[in-house]
Amino acid sequence: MVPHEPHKIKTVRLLSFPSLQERKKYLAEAHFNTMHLTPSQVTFDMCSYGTGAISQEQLSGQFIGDEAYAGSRNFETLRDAVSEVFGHGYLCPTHNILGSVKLVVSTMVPEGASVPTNALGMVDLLSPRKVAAPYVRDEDERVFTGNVELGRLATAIQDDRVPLVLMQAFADGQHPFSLANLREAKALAEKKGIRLMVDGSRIVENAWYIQKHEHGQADRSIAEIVKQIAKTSHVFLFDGGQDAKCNTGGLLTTDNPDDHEKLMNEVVVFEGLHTYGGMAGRTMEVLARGMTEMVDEHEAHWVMDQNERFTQRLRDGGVPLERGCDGAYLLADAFLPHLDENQQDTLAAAIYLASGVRVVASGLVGRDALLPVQVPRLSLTNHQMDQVADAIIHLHTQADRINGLQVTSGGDWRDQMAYHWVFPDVDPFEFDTFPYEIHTIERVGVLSREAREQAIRGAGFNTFLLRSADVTIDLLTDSGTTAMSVDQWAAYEGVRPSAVTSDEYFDFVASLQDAFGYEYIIPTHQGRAAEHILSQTQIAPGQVVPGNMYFTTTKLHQELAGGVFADVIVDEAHDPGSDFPWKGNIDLEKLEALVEEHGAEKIAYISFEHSVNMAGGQPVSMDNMKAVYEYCSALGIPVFFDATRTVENAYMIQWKDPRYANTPVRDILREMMLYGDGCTVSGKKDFLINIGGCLAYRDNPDWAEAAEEMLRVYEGNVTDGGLATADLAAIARGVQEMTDDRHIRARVQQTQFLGKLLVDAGIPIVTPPGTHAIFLDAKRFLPHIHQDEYPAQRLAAEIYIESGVRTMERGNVSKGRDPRTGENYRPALELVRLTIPRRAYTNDHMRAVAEAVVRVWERRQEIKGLRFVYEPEKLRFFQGRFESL
Ligand code: P70
Repeated sequence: MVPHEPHKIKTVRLLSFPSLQERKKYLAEAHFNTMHLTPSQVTFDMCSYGTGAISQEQLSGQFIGDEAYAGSRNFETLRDAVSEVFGHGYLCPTHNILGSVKLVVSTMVPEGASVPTNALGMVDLLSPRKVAAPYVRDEDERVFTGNVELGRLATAIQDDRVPLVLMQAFADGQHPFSLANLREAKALAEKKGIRLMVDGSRIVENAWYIQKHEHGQADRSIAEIVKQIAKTSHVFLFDGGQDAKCNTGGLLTTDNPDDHEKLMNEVVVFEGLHTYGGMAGRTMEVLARGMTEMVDEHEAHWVMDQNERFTQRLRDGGVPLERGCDGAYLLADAFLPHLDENQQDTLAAAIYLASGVRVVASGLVGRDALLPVQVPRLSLTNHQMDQVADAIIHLHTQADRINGLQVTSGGDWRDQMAYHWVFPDVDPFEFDTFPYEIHTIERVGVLSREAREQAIRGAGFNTFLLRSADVTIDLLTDSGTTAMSVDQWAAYEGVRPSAVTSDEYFDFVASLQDAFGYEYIIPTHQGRAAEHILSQTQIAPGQVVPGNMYFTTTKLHQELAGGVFADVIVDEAHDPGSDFPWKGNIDLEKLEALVEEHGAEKIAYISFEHSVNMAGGQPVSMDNMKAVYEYCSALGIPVFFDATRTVENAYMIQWKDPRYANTPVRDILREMMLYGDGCTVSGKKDFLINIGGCLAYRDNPDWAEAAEEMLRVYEGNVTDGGLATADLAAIARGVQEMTDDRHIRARVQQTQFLGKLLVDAGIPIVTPPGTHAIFLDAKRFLPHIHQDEYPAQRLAAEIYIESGVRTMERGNVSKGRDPRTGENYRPALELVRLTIPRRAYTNDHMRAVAEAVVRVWERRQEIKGLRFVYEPEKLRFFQGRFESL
């Protein structure tokens, strides 16, 4: 099994979670036929045709095109991909597989002809075209169940009305053929002077099966086997909506110029011009890229492993099923043995009713009793699929409560069926997983261990100096690394850009006023820009700025304004082993002592960070915010939050403070913000965007005016802060998504998941795990390395070598040298930060990260320290280079 996805998530599509009441309503409106539900009414849509995730390259292909299509470059791209992947020299494009079948029949199959096949689905398609289709699948074969029975085939083709033999790869989703059988069928056909045609719409699945089970094929790549299958056929059919991850489109390929000519003369009649065949130019681009990607060894194995894993979980849960190439095919009659009819549609309706999962039985009514639960390619995580399986298993335990659908009207095809139902009383299943599906992916770097060793040496043992293309899982930062949603992208693409005021500015302001309850919202290009303005407008030289642990850029701007930072965080924050749940709190006694020492007028403001980054993403309690604010407002000292990870803090309050267990995160956030006078935000974190930030004040117009004065000089317009209009739009939408309870819970719980895996393995980390990152305690991990030999720096490098996972040192190297003594500061915390980007990685990635850290842990004794070979004077952690001792 592949340990994790060979890609990260690039963009996501948010899922719907209809309530039980809504599901009943939608089902009734659909006449209890799940084919008529729409995706917005469905949580997980277990249909694989055209529903998969695509790659970022496929997405970019959507914008490359000649809309004229005559001799279009899109067609050339597609033809090149066909020759690379299938090896055929001639291509005839079609709108999808039905278009391909239509063309074949009208050019090569005269009326009254007979086409032997191994697929019942093809029989269904050929019969209405008045073509007989003898079913010659070898029903006794146990491994390659899609093989044709050669004796029967030989007999069938004795008939002179047989123009070709049609073999479908993974016939009907269940029956793979072997290469040997395919070749024998071809030999028989050639002896008779007729063609072998292959429908390769599921060629990758069939190739994977051959690699796994056919003698002598284990060492060949998926790409080689795919080409072999296609080249063995005289005419090859392919549907774009399946393996190639396209949403429509089709092809016919051949090496025979005469056949090609026939097809090309006919395609213009039924499909479109010979250089697009009924596809948009963009479809050809997406299809071409998808074809070359589908034979990628890692991707093919990941897709098939997901199917296998899902099917196995259902089987282990006692659900009656057969294995399919794209999921589990439930045996509806065995699932609902007490019913005599309509078992498939009843089961589909019951699964939706109980969980919001949509499954459909399509095709002709009454052909079999199977209900395929298909896995959309690349779009769901294993954790999500485990829950889908559990929903079905849970329903199976109460199957006897499910009463049958009653037909109210029908027809030959399943989409024509309509029913009546008295809702059964089933216990529903609640999902607790990522509330989005993967929309696009970005392939990640996979280097060999030797190549990684070379890469980190080339980077001077500094993970900042690695190329991201050489990184497999990037946990350097959660800043600007979010996967945006398609809704954010829609907003981004839909703007009318403005050099001055825009509609999106008003959306931006309104969304943040709503989230924070603050009146004055000032856009900035990112967090440090807001810190600059706040510090310059609120600090008089010589004033003190108490805060709950420093953050690098925050403290720097306070000092540049002439302020003096004073740390007033609780002592527990400096103790990586303490389990105190509110390590971000301000110690009121420390604060009071400071105020007494300097006098309230000498305090510029309180710099109060939520989910304190440098302490390990540690939250502040609601009581602490309230107490600090009451104390300060009585003395006229303003309180300004660093609200960069404020939603994460709000979730921690919901999770850890029982009084807030039933309060929506949205409301908790609004209450938190009441205990402050304003905030700075690096939007690149909680706001779910890649660039942006803001400065906000609750109700003080003079502060806002002073800030806007500076904004014009340092950032941009008051109405954009130097951000593009499109980015304002993406932020406005991200701010709405960020307070969704399911989102923020999934986000923080993913960090907790990684933390638990490490704690359970005995790895020393900062506890309790925080919201956005896990911090390894390098002092306890590598106690034999002196702090001046930079244990955390070395540990980060070793984790990269072990696994391609990139992390960040937060210890002696980051803290720097004391300019007076020239000695390293040697801070109490010598840490490696594993920072989790939002919506970009799955729990399988997290598991792989934990396993890598454990492998380094097991060989920790051999690990040596580092020495500087190049040490910059300022912020040395960014550019510094080291060698091994
Ligand atoms: C990180 C990033 C940025 C940040 C932050 C808090 C609590 C303000 C900012 C600045 C990036 C980073 C920045 C400097 C050194 C290391 C890493 N944190 N407040 O990875 O915001 O970057 O938007 O200007 O965490 O933790 P911005």
